[in-house]
Order: sequence, then structure tokens, then C-alpha cells
Amino acid sequence: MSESADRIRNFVVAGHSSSGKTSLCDLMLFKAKAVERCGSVDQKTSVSDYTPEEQEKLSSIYSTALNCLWKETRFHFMDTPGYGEFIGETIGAIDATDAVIIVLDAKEGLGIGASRAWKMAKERGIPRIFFINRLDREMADFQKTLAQIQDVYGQTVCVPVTIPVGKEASFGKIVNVLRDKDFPQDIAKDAALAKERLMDAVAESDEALMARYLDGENLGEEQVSVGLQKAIRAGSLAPVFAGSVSKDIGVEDLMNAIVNLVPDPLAAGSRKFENGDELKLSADGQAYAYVFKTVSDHFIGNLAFFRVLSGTFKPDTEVYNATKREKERFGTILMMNGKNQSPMQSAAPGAIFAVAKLKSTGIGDTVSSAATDKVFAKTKYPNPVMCYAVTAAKSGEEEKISAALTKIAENDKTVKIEHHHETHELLLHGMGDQHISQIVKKLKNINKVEMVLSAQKIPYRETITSVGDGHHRHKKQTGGHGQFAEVYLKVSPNPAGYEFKNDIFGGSIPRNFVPAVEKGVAEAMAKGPLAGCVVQNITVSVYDGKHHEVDSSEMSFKIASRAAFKDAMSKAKPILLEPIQKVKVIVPDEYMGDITGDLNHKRGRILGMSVEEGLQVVTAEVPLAEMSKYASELRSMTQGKGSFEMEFDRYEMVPSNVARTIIETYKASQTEEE
Ligand SMILES: Nc1nc2c(ncn2[C@@H]2O[C@H](COP(=O)(O)OP(=O)(O)OP(=O)(O)O)[C@@H](O)[C@H]2O)c(=O)[nH]1
Ligand SMILES: [Mg+2]
Repeated sequence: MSESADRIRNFVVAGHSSSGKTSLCDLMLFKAKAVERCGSVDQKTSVSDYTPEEQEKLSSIYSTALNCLWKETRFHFMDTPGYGEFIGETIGAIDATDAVIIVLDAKEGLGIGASRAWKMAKERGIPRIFFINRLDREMADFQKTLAQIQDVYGQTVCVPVTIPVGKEASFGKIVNVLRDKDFPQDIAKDAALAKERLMDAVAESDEALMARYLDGENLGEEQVSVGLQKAIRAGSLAPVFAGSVSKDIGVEDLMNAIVNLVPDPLAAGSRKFENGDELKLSADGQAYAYVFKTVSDHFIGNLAFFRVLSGTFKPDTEVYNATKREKERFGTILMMNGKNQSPMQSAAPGAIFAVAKLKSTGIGDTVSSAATDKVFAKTKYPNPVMCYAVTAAKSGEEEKISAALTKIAENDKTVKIEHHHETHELLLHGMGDQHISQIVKKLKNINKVEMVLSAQKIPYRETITSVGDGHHRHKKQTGGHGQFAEVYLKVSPNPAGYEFKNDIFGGSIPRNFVPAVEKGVAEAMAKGPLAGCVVQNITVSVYDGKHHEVDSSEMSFKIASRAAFKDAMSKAKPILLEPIQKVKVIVPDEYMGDITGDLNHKRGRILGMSVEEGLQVVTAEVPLAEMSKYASELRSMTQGKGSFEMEFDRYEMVPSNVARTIIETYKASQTEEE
């Protein structure tokens, strides 16, 4: 099947968890006759939520590519998870689309998942359309939800195109303010106001239309939809639709609006490459696509998901991965509906297609029909905010676990695997407890390995606050020849880092043993005397010593310098340093008090507060040691309405009362080991 770009619409369905996104996607597939029976999340028959993990959770974890044909228009769309910990999936999808349908639950109103979707789409200049769902529910309130989004995003921005008639159980239909002429009395005023605002938006986005409108001309539906599309693309309008997926009300109007109001894939005209050059979007010419998702599981194998930006891709062709600078070969080009695949004859701009078993193509790569060095900027993913140390439940399976986790991290850019060189732990970084527990399950079910999670060791460091002199004489007489070395050294603080100075005069330590002295110091610095942590910001000057013609050896000098270093450190007022994270917490207003109180309690320093897209943003600096469980703590403090980002900022001194406990614990563990 070949479809031209003007008959393709590419969009993402996003919003807060449980608002009915997946249900909406299943219903659209059914209404468009892409499936014979309507899939259901609750009955585990959803086309979109097809993995066992999602069916167990009754909620989406992955973004899923779907498609259907509606009014001779091919919808290529993605269902996304609303839950914040799976945001990597949502970002990848939004970065590759032309519009975002933000689904809201009419009872719950604007949730954090919807705010996040709005923000991501707005930052990328992607049009937004609201669908206020679940209007059949008790306590569902269209007007209240509408007022809420108008309050945050603007009264003339969020304008209803459809309005519900009736409430809760009596909600039976919607009216379309652009199409319908007669409105029930209780909503006639709202409908008139909405129509006026829509016409204003149309007029404002197009000067010629504005003049005709002001002249009193009654603009036809076609002119209106062209004008509305302009306003939507400019971001000055985010039309609002009402409905209930369960009762199949209002979804047809939404689908028609997707045809009429979502810009076609070439409408943007051009797209910037990473180097600033512009690609003129066209159905012909050199083809370009962007990889926004990869999957490797036993349902669908190893697949890379592409969004075509320009030109047309064909099956069984050689293509060029411009990011990796390597040739690749496309076999079958697949159109996906969840786990169901069907081959495509060609993929035009706007199309989403998948290809199996590529050599080296990964998320964020640009693939073209011919060789090029031009690539699109890679999607930016948030840093993971939660971390666990991982060990194998069965010894000997460490390698297998590490390999499986590395594979997962290739497909999920919000997962990071790290072999920490200071604490020697294998660390798994993710977005929260649920995200990490999905990874644990995947390894168990698919890779058949079990891992044990424990709190990560905080990579404290040690340094000194004054100068110290150290000395050690190593002397042992064992049987044959003995061991002898004597070292004098001085340590002093060095804000610039580490320096080793050889200040020996007159050969008291012969030149050939100085490297051994330096090695001894380096070894001692890797496991500092306070709590066994890496020592930093220090100058070590070796200035005297003694050697013996027969008994001195490299080993003796290493032993002596290690001990001399420890001696010097102990006299130089050593302190512990801890990693400090820059933290950004985003919460609704009502949680501000709890959040700031908690951050203070965590030894945090609040740096500032501001408002972004209707949510409060607190920035703070907090020790890493206090943040290990923050993802779950924030969730319970805010009923899931808060989110946060964090990244390492710097090392800072651990307050002495806290340091004392850390040092005592370390000393106790050392005596145990002995
Ligand atoms: N009453 C009512 N329930 C609905 C409606 N739409 C969806 N639901 C139910 O709401 C629940 C959540 O629906 P989903 O479609 O899984 O929601 P989602 O937005 O995909 O949620 P996540 O995948 O967790 O982000 C399910 O039990 C649906 O049956 C609706 O219009 N009315
Ligand atoms: Mg879902």
C-alpha cells in the first residue's frame, strides 16, 4: 500500500496515567476497522498494551506504534504511558511527531502527566489538541476541567470545539460548535462564545481571512479548518474536544479533527539538521528518517522504529546510517499495530515504520536513502533519578546480568548502567521504583537471571584542610635478606586536584625507587584512612628517606610510603566530602510546604522557586546520600503529582555529626573484616 504524505497524519496520544489514552487508541483502531473487535485494557486485549508487564499492571509502560485508515487518511500514531517513570518512551515518541493529543480525565482534571506532555510538545513547537475524556464518570466535570486548562494555558488558547450535553450518567452526546446549528439552551451561550473565539483565532492567524471576517463574511468550513490549522501550528490555539471512550461518544469528532486540524507531515516546510542546515521537506528526493525507538523482545524481535521526515523509503534497499557513518540494509519495511506487523511497499513522509535486524542502527540515529553527513539532533532524555547497586542472586551470573542490562539501556535511554570505579559496584540507574522493578522482571522473565538490588554505596571522598608531615620506616628481617625503606613526606591541600612532588635532595631515596613511592601514595589515596574513600585535592611532597644497599626494594618503598601517607593525612585535619546534587522538583501549588520542609530536613539548600506552565518549580542542592529514595518519597508526598530531575553538581564537606557515623560504620566493618 502506498500513501502520499498529504493523506498521512502523525500524532502522539499523551497525558496523565489512567485518563484513557490506550482505550482511546483501541477505540480509534476499531472505529477505523483496523481491528475486528475493540481491544480493552481491562480485559487484557488491548492492541497497544500487549506486553505481559502492561497487562499485569493494566497500564502502559511502553510507547506503541499504531495505525489505521480514517476518511482516506492514514493515521500513524503512538500510544504513550502516562506514568512519569516511563517518560523516556513518551519523549521519544513526541520528538518524532507532528501533533500531541493530550487526554484528560474529566474528574481528575489536569494531571502532571498532561502538564508534562503539554510542556514537551510546546518546547518542540508541536501542535496540541485536548481530549477531555471519561465524561460519563461520576463527578466528571467538563467545565471545571476546561476552566483549569484555560487558567494555565490561556482562555483563547484552549477553546472547545465539542461540548458535552448532559452530565455523568446522563451524558449522552456532544455538540460541535463549528458544525451544529442548534444547541440545547443550557450550553448555547458556551457554544456561541467558543465559536466566536475559534473564529477570532482563524482570523488572527491569517490577515486576508481576518479582513474577510471583519467584513462580516461567513467563512466556510474549509477556510475555517485551514485557518484553525494555522493557529494550532502557531501554538495560539489548542482546541478542546469532549467525550467518553467507554460510551463511544465524541471520538469520531476527534478523529475528523485529526484529519482536518493536525498539520500534514510536510506542512512545517523544513527541518533543521544538527549543524543548522535546513532540509526542505518533500515527498521526493533523498529520503531521511529518524530512529525514535528500538525494541528487542521475544514478541517482535529486534526492531528499529523510524519516522520518515522527507522523501520515500522502499523495502529491500541499501540505506545509509549518517550517525554511525555506515551502510545498512532494509529488508521488509513493516507497518506496526502493537505487535502485529504488515509489510509496506513504501513509506512516505509522516509514516512510522519498523525494520528488523539492523546491524548498528540505534535510537537517535539518522538514516538516509543515500550517503550524507547530515544528521538530526538526538533526543535529549532526562537523567535517571534513582539508583541501586546490583548483584547476582546466583554467583557466577554477574556477566549475564551486566550484558542483559546493557542491552536494556540501549533501548531505554533513561536507564544507565555503570561499573563504579570507586565503590566497585555495578549500578543500575533508572527513573523510579516502578521503572526499575520492570527491569528486574524483564531480566527474570526474558533473560532468566535474577538480580538483587541494594542501596548504592555513596562515593564519599576524603581530603585535608591543613598540612601534615608523615614518616614511616619499614624494616623487617626475615630469613635471607631483609626489607628496608624509610620515607618522609608532606601533604598539603590543593584545590586544583592532585600533585606528586619529588623534593628529594642528595639521593636519600635513590631515583629508581621514587616511582615505587609514588605508587604507594596512589594506592593509599584510592582507599583513604578515614572511611576507605578516594582522596582528592592534595599535594604530596616526598622530601627525605633512607635506603639500604641490599634490603631496599620497590615493595619496601611502596609499603613505607603508604604508611607515611596515612600518617601525614591523620595530621592534616582530614575531612569527608560527599556528592551534592542539583535537584529540580516540580509540583502543584498545594504541596509546596511539604516539599520545601522535606528538602530542608534532607540537609538541602533551597536555591529558588518559580512557576512553569502552572506548576511550582523548586531548585535546591541536596546531598546524594539523602536522595536515594526520593522518587518514591516524592510520589507518596504528592500522590504521584510531583516529578523531579537531578544531576551531580560537586563535592562538599560532610557535616561532622554525619561524618562521624559514616567513619564509625566504616571502622566497624574493617574490624569485622579483620
Ligand atoms: N468510565 C470511563 N472509564 C474509562 C473511559 N476511558 C477509559 N476508561 C477506563 O479507565 C482506565 C484506564 O484507561 P487506560 O486507557 O488504560 O488509560 P491510560 O491513559 O492509557 O493509562 P496509562 O497507560 O496508565 O497512562 C481503564 O479501566 C479504562 O477502561 C471512559 O471514557 N469512561
Ligand atoms: Mg495506556
